[in-house]
This record gives sequence, C-alpha cells and structure tokens, in this order.
Amino acid sequence: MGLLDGKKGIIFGVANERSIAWAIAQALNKEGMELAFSYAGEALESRVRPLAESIGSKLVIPCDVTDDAQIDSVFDTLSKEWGGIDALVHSLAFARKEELKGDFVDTSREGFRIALDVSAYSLVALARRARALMEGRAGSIITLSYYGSVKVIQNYNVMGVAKAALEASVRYLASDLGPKNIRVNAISAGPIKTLAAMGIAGFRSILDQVETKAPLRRNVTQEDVAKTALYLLSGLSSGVTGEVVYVDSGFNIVGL
Ligand code: NAD
Ligand code: IMJ
Repeated sequence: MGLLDGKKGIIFGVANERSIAWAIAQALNKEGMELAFSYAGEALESRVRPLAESIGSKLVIPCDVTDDAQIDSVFDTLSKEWGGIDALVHSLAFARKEELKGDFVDTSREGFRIALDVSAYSLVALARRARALMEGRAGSIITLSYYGSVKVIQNYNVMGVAKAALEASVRYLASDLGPKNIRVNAISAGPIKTLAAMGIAGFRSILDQVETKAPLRRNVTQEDVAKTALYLLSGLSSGVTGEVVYVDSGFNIVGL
C-alpha cells in the first residue's frame, strides 16, 4: 500500500538523472503514483524517455513552456489518457547565461522578459490548465524556488527577481484555487549540483558556505527535496497551501 496509490501526476523539468524533478518523480512513483513527463526540446527526449520508461511511464510529451500550443497539447493528452490529474510538479527555470553574471543593473529588457516568462509565468499557465483536470479531486501543485528570491546572491541576478515573482504567484494561485481544494506550494531548495548549476561562477564556494554555516552542516540532496515534495503532494500536507518550504539545511535562518 503506497501513500499515492491510484493517483496521477505530471512532471515538468526532468533534463537528466541529476534533475531535482527526477528525484521527485522517483519518490512519488515509489508511493504508487502514475506519472507523465514533459521535456523541453527534441534533444532532451532521448534523456527523459528512458528515465520515464524505467518507472513504467508511457506518457512522455514535448513541452516548451513559452509555447501555449505545446502546453495545451500536454493537457489535451492528459485529459484523453487519464481524464484528470492529482499532482503537478513545476521544476524548471531559465535565464540567458549572459544575465547570470556581472551586475543585475545591466539586465536587458529581453533578458528580463525571458527569465520571468519561463521561470515564473509558466507556473500560472500550467496551473490554469491543471485546474480543469483537478476538478473534484484534492489537487496539489508544487514549484521549486531559491533563496535568491529574498536575498541578493551574486550572479543570480534576474533569476532572483523571477523567483520572487514565482513565490508571489504561488500565494495568488493558492488563493484562487483553494476554494476548489487545489493546493499550491513552493520548495526553496539549497544549492545542488545539477545542470542548472553548471558553469555558475562561485558555485563551489556557495556549497562550502552551506557546509560550514548551515545548522545541519551539510548540503541538501535531490532526495531531501523529493521527500518534502512527497509531503506537499500527498494528503500528509492537506492543510498547507501558499507556503514556501525551505529545504536548505536551515541556511536561511542564520544571521550573524
Ligand atoms: P535541471 O537543469 O535539471 O532542470 C531545469 C529544467 O528546466 C530542465 O529540465 C530544462 O529542460 C527545463 N527548462 C528550461 N527552459 C524550459 C522551457 N522553456 N520549457 C520547459 N522546460 C524548460 O536543474 P534543477 O536544479 O533540477 O532545476 C529545477 C528547478 O529547481 C529550477 O526551478 C531551479 O531554479 C530550482 N532550484 C535549483 C537549485 C539548484 O541549486 N540546483 C536550487 C534551488 C532551486
Ligand atoms: C544560478 C545562477 C547564479 C547563481 C546560482 C544559480 N546559485 C544557484 C543557482 C547560487 C544555487 C542554481 N539555481 C538555483 C537556479 O535557479 C538556476 C537557474 C538557471 C541556470 C542556468 C544555467 C544555464 C543557462 N541558463 C540558466 N538559467 C537559469 O544558460
């Protein structure tokens, strides 16, 4: 007997086996949830499909979240195949790499637009479609954020602004969808070595600072995040919505 037997969920944001979304998918599947996956761009299909198949998922659907037609097509497929869904995982972000170095003040109009569109608006776009498919079920939606939304972190720049918009969107979506018994929450994860952290100047030093200063004196893993995702996507968190839950070894509570 699993916590999520008979439940169905869609995962946005698996790129490879290191993705936070993949750890979440495995944790959900272990508790009995049936999963569908979306991937961004042809190149990623060959990475995502074998991972999906390894846990018995047959629904692997392309979706660049900047394209409304692709988003509609994902939800059409889910509606046809399943009739409804119980869970949605939004685990994606993007800013042009030139915006993730130097000063925030130099952010271009287009760089700002792209970061906010992919990393924040996409949650609103997905939640609106999910609402129809979660009708009459206790739905749960989660997204992934980072501490750069509330404090200035070198090089995070426009992504920090996008995560602030994302966290505020979580609260507004939770308010709109709460009356339909759909919950919306964010996990603010500590730094983890994934594709999204590759080539970021000073990343090693950020990992080292967590190890020396965070209450737990260690960095978090994808599995730490996945266990909180399991809590937020299951009935264990039935009274929790609009929250940002930190999974960061306690780093964010430390002052001087
Ligand atoms: P990842 O690179 O494995 O995942 C990022 C995903 O975003 C990829 O699957 C990529 O395909 C997807 N993506 C980018 N642009 C897209 C688009 N236009 N349409 C659809 N998908 C798109 O890295 P990750 O670390 O697992 O990142 C997942 C989430 O976790 C992100 O929101 C990230 O900001 C957040 N996060 C990461 C860390 C960290 O240190 N790794 C810390 C806190 C929060
Ligand atoms: C990303 C940039 C700068 C500092 C950073 C990060 N720190 C951490 C991250 C300290 C932990 C990773 N993170 C939390 C992200 O949200 C990453 C988002 C991201 C990463 C890339 C790299 C490749 C690219 N565009 C990106 N867009 C968003 O071209």
